[in-house]
Amino acid sequence: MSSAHKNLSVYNTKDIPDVSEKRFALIVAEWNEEVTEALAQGAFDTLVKHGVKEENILKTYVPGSYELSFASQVFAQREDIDAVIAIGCVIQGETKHNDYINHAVAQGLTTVSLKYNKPVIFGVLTPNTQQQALDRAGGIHGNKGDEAAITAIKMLRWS
Ligand code: DLZ
Repeated sequence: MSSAHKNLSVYNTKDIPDVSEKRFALIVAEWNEEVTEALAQGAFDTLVKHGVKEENILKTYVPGSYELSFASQVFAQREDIDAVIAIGCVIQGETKHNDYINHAVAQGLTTVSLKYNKPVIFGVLTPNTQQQALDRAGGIHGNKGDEAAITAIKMLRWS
């Protein structure tokens, strides 16, 4: 099912672990700031809604989505961080830059997650247009930041 047919803010609430003592890194790309700030706010609010203490959410910025992998590694290797949420938005342009960035970030985050045995969540939108991005950043299709946060929480059952 594509996100055009799913509301990203609607999720199954079974098997949600206690995260009241867990610490999260929330890494946000500055490119397409209007979108990534909305995603980050959604992720933050969803973490808090499920019992995460605000002081246990370490929010930080990188210039663009390509830098999310490196920053995720810096946080994933820290013993005081339980999960990493990487937030970005790569909008298709006239060239193939978006393909290269998207694939690099997806691969990079997967590598970091497996290397450090921690959830590292792909909270990156890869739309064709700005409107498609806004539709998924608190718009008609919900907020991918919400989805990223609940995914991080649920994956803590495994670590
Ligand atoms: C260069 C670039 C372009 C063209 N588009 C985006 C984008 O849509 N979203 C995004 O997060 N970052 C973009 N970037 C920046 C790259 O991610 C990266 O920051 C630079 O290539 C420097 O490594």
